[in-house]
Amino acid sequence: MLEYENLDLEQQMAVRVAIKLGGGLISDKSSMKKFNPDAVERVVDAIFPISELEVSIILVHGAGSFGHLLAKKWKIAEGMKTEISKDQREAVEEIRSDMRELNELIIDKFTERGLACIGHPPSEWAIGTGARFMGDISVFERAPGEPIPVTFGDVVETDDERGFGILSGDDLMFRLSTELDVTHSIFLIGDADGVMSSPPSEEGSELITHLRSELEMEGVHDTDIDVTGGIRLKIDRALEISKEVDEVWIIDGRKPNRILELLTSGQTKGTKILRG
Ligand code: IP8
Repeated sequence: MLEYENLDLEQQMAVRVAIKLGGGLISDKSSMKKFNPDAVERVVDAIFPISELEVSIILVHGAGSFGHLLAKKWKIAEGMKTEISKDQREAVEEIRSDMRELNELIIDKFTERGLACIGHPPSEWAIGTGARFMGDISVFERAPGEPIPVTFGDVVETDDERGFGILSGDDLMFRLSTELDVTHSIFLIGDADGVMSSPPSEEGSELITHLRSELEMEGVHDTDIDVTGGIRLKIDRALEISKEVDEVWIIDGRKPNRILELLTSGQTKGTKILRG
């Protein structure tokens, strides 16, 4: 049994954790706008005791079937296409509205448990896609006990000929983790204990407990290709984050108590991403 007191005070003061709830965890990715309330409730239950520690929390979530299905249909990641620009623009607005709906569903789960959160839709404050998108992230720098800031993968405007594009939650994790003195950057996925040697359903698929470089990504499980790149984008960004942050992990969001285990003991089951 873990004791939160295991974190000594000095350690507690300094802890800032960025957690991404993967789209495949919080929704059924194959079924349009199918929210997974049970998975989110389990995450909320696991985050509640963490929020009572002197820990600053930043939350990011993916899009799942609230974003990827329409984005794929309308080729949103490729930017504006003149032949279908009007319909695409409508799709952009629809995806943004669906993403806000998902964000509200998630925030409601936290509120029900007494945890205040504030949503920050990227379409309101971010420009450009990829790890070096532009936008002021200082609102995410909150003290322990303040409302938890929440953001998510979204369709954002770009300052180039594309007009718009998709900013992934993994890119948000990169900037938030590397620019805000984050101590732990944690990606919760919905289908495995961490990065697996082959698709989790395959016999002989094994958990990769430590991942150090892209070379080791050869053959990793890749069942989750979506418009922003699935597990590979996550690993790619996690590797970049590990250059600045010591504790970067990809873990099973279906067993979110592992977050607390990691914070209190320094270890848990999952894939630790190491500086290459
Ligand atoms: O699921 C994608 O964000 P991600 C955002 O974090 C959209 O990669 C709108 C598809």
